[in-house]
Amino acid sequence: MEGTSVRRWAIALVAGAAIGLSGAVSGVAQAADSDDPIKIPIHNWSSQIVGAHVLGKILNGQGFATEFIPADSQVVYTSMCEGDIDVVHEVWQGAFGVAFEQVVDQGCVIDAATHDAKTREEWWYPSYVEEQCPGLPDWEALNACAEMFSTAETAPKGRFLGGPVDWLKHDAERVEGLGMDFEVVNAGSAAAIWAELASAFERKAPIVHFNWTPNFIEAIYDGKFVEFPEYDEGCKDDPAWGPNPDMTHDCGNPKDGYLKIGVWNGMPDKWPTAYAIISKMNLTNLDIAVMSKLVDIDGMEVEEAADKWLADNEAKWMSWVN
Ligand code: TMO
Repeated sequence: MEGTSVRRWAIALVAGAAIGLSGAVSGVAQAADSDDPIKIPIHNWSSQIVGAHVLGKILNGQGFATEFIPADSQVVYTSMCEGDIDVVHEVWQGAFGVAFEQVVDQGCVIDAATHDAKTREEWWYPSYVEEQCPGLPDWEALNACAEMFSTAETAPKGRFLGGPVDWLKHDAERVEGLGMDFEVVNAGSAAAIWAELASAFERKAPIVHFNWTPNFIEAIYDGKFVEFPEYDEGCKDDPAWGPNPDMTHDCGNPKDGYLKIGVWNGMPDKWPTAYAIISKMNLTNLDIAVMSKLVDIDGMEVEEAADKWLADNEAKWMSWVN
């Protein structure tokens, strides 16, 4: 490792001499960085997977080695504390805010940046359901129609089709906290949710499932989020807060949730240049939606989608690198 660092430094000096001062400056900065691969997790939704490859390719272009590691999207925060993962570039407040803020408070993860993207993750239905269940998007109106959403598995209770278990953990507590006649059934994958939505849409059958924005779904299906009691910090840990005095999670998820970047706290020392690049990374709602669309609508392979996004957004990512 030492040897290769010295080699990179030497190459940087030669390159600097050949291309002038600015080349030398960026080359020398990188001499301080480790040659170990930067470990990036791969989760189970498309924008994250494409974005992970976008980040990987940007870092590779600057001479860094990277390694992709399939990872549970909740456990990944403890993995960062243990040094097994170096950067999570899509920290969604609704799904991961609690797990993320806990490790930031512990000091082993750095809250490195907040993207411009504003996020929302919530129960959602296609618009035709409003004709079948008047009063939507209000949650109490939804609850009054619960039976209409039942399946053989949940009857007479309605089924809420949740995401894979590593996404939001608190739907069942919300159902209980708000006294809803629903049962949470977790989908095995994002693709399973989209398949159920497509099938329900075809039949105009009632369905309520987990969804989020930015996502490719909004480009194909008209629909709305269910409106629950407004999110408040107290809702997640103070039982006294909200309509149910005895339980937490008696509220909706944040409507203007953050999308952050978390990094292992050893990163600034081990890879100062890479850390600087990652801290400047900044995605908008459109970036996230496009990354998922390239895969989920256009059917591209992940690598191809990452290359396309990089080609279409060169000025943006170049500003993170410089
Ligand atoms: C974390 N997610 C975007 C699937 O809600």
